[in-house]
Amino acid sequence: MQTGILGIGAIGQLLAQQLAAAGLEPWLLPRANTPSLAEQGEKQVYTLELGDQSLQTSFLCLAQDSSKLKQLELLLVTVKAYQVEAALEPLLPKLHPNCRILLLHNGLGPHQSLAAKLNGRPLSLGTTSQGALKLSSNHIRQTGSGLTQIGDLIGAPMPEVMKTTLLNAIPGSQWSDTILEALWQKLAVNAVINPLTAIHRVNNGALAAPEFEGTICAILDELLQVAKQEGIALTFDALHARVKEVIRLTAANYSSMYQDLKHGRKTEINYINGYLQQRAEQYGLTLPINSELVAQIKALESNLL
Ligand code: KPL
Repeated sequence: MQTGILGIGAIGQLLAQQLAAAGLEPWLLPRANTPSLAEQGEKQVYTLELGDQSLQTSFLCLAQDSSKLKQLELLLVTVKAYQVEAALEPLLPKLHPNCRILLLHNGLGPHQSLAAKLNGRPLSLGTTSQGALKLSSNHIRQTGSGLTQIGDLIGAPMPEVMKTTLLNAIPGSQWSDTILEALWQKLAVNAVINPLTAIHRVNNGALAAPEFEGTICAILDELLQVAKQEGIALTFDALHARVKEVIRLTAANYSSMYQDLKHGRKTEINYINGYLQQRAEQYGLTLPINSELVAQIKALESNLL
């Protein structure tokens, strides 16, 4: 199974290492404007720190115009939500008409804008709670294990052999026949934890304090109003329990949005609370709490960028 990984950030490198450990030889595709462009077309050594082990693997890095792109059967897209369209669109005409695209990012949105541009290529979606930290361009540390869920969204179902290969290679992964529901559950977790930790400059665990309870419930109530319109079956109790569990399990972590702002990077707010706001508008709903969070994060972003 010839696999490509678009975006070689921490999660892209982690998945590449996991696929390689399972005997696959994934090719890496840096985004077009990344500094490693000069190294494309060559094999590069990547290092994974896992506990006290250090694992080195070489991967072929493909140039954006490589004729090998046509050989890909599966392309894992691990760039940030706001980079998906710009990173993927120039590649689409160079991919085989049957090449399956698998999007793995926080938030929702790109699956809808891409749907019309795939020209019949099958689309699968995934979400991962595995944690990895980029130490330098070719060097990561795995910081946490966690559930990865994958499922089909558009077009032909994923062939059994591809499914088994992926699920065997990625530790803690499972197939989901209702992947959109799984992604909405993850959206709820991110809609609560990411903006609140970024605004209050606290770690995830701080959100267990009683003072946050009212806001957490209000965010989830608004999300449920939109999910209902979208035909996504979720319940308040299940979402609330899931959010509380993630707050407990990742108590010492600083959310990706906290870290994005801390390092002066753009956040994924438009694809998390902003996605909810945008879908709500379609249904004539207003989401005061989520809209306020979007405004506050954008204000913080514009002070830093
Ligand atoms: O996905 C995350 C993120 O930070 O983006 C959570 C689950 C909130 C863990 O920090």
